[in-house]
Amino acid sequence: MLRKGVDMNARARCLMVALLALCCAMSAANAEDGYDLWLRYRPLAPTAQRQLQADITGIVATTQPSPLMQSALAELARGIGGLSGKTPPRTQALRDGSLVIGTAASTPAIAALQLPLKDLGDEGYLLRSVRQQGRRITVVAANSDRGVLYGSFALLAQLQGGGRIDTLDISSAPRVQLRMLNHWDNLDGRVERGYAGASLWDWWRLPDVTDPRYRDYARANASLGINATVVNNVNAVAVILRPDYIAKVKALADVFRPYGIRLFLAVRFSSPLELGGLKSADPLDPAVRAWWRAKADEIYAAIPDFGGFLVKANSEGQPGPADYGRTHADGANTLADALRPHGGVVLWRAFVYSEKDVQDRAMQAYQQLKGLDGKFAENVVLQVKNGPVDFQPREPFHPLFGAMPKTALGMEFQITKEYLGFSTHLAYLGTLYEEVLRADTYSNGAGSTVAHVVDGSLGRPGITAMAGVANTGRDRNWSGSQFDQANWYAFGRLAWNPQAAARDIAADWARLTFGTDARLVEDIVGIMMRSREAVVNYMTPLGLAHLMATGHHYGPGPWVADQSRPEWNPVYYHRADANGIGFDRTATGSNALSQYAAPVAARFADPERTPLEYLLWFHHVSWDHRLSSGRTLWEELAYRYDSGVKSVASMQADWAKLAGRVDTERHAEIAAMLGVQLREARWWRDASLAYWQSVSGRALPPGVAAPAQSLSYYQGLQFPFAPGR
Ligand code: BDP
Repeated sequence: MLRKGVDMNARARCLMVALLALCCAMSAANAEDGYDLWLRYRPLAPTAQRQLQADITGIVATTQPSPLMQSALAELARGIGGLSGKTPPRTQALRDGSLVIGTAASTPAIAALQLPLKDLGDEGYLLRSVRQQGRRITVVAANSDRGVLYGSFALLAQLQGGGRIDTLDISSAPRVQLRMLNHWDNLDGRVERGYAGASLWDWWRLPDVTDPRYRDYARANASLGINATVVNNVNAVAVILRPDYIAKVKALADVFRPYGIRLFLAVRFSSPLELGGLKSADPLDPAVRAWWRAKADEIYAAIPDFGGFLVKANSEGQPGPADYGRTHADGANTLADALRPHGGVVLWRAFVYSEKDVQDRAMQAYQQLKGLDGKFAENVVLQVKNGPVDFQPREPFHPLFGAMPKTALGMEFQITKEYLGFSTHLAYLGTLYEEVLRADTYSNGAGSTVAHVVDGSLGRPGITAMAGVANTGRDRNWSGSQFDQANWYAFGRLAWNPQAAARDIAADWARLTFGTDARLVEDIVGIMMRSREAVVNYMTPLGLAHLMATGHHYGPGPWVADQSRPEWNPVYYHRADANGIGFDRTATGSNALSQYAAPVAARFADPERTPLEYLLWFHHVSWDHRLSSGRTLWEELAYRYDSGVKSVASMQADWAKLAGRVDTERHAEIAAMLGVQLREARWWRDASLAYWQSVSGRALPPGVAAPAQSLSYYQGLQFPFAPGR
């Protein structure tokens, strides 16, 4: 009896331990910490699993897959295995439910189908369900293995999103050639304007140790069609071009290559001086030109598919051709000559402004670069920030997009939220990107949108490019917050197709990230779509800009007036006084409007026709001026700050309602961050209103609550350890 009792206890204990282990394993498998991004591949519901197992019974592909094809096959195995619970075997013979992937050249079954692949170019793909000799098969076809890789990711997105594949017929090709991330990562592991932890790249341990995460980074990019990455900061150091660092860079390039990603470097213009021991970095000096050629040869010997250089020159203290009396074109073309024999490209940044120039900062890039139209080599892209100042929550489009018809113009967006509350504030940037891309430059008549400029469809020569300043870091969730992943995702989708709609992209992201329940997706999209406008309203409403505190750019600092350079002071941008507020950029002011095409300039020249969103960007308006909203400017300003805070409160309430419909881990993390955002939105509102009141001398309109603290309280706040500096 006793023995039996002991046995029973032991058995019960074993069972308990086994159950506990099973629970742990299950919760680990279901743990949602965000690491998997939009590539989660969680098991489908049992009926959907059975359906998928029947839909895809095996994978047919070439027997000698290239590295790109191997990546595609590995992803399909992982994705379909995860979703259906069964990894489909590789087979040779076609059967019912075969998934056939490849190009016409590599895969006879695809050649036999004579699919319409002609217009897909080098990177596009076609997904189709077909019947062949009575069998039901699914095809991922392309003209290149890279296209097959992109198509495989697209198929997996369909499956993950709950889409059936029996009537599949989707084709897609990118409209922009270079779809790239720009990492502002320093070699010491810190990320300039990075809010997701340390740099992904462990330069110290490279090239010997390559973190498996590098591969997951490449997978995530490939899933969006991102095909290029600049791994170091635009504020570059010459050391990156030293042989030991080239070896480290090569190790990264080797990981990225099987995912179709070409690696680029940001280079310091004075590297020939600092690294080569030359007396000058004058781009027209033959010794300097020879140095860059030899350096390019050295890099290409290690990395045959190296992409090229990104350069920030003569801006914010960086060296450049102007140091030698040369133009930006002289500088860019010298580097372009060195890269040309290898097929490399120079991305020359248009973010240039000078401490010596007294002109409106918003005008300086156009002023310096417009005259160089047609002077850049054909392997140079001028990389232009979306707005004329600097990644503000809202700016009008950069006037250069409507100028320089003989120059390749690439777009530079910021994915990391330097000016929109870092990673703790929820701000979906798809709407910001969309707003800029859809703006009409009128450069070739009505309909010449920024998107058409960027995708080359207006007939401009040269390479097309879109870059996003990355928001990735070593945080487990990559971007510092769950919702910031959506900004990486949206950037990638818009780089592939600049005409895509921010709302559709948000819905796709939400479906892949949180699940396929249509109501859940709709609720999440609802929060995302109003989030950026909320930030605009509680930080910089009505076309105001650059009101962030000095240095870290986090909290409000509209009162800052003590910086050495005028354009580093918020007061420079808002120009508020007892009479009114705003920067007059019409003919009576800086006349920045003259840099836009006539129809754009005419619209913005008239304060009555200027949308309220841009009013104070272009006009200095009296506090008592009555607006189209029926309110005076002063009332409208107060109203907008209030509405920004209210939007965040409603975002928070809507998120709270999703408890139980989103996994607890991510729900709690996001709820906590929305709490931070609400507190800080109030802070922005209160500090700003306290300051505007001190300038305008006006009482707050009825119904608008007084700031919680005095102006001097807000002015005294210090943040010496804010991240990203
Ligand atoms: C500004 C950032 C600064 C960057 C600069 C740039 O504050 O850290 O170096 O842009 O784009 O917005 O070069």
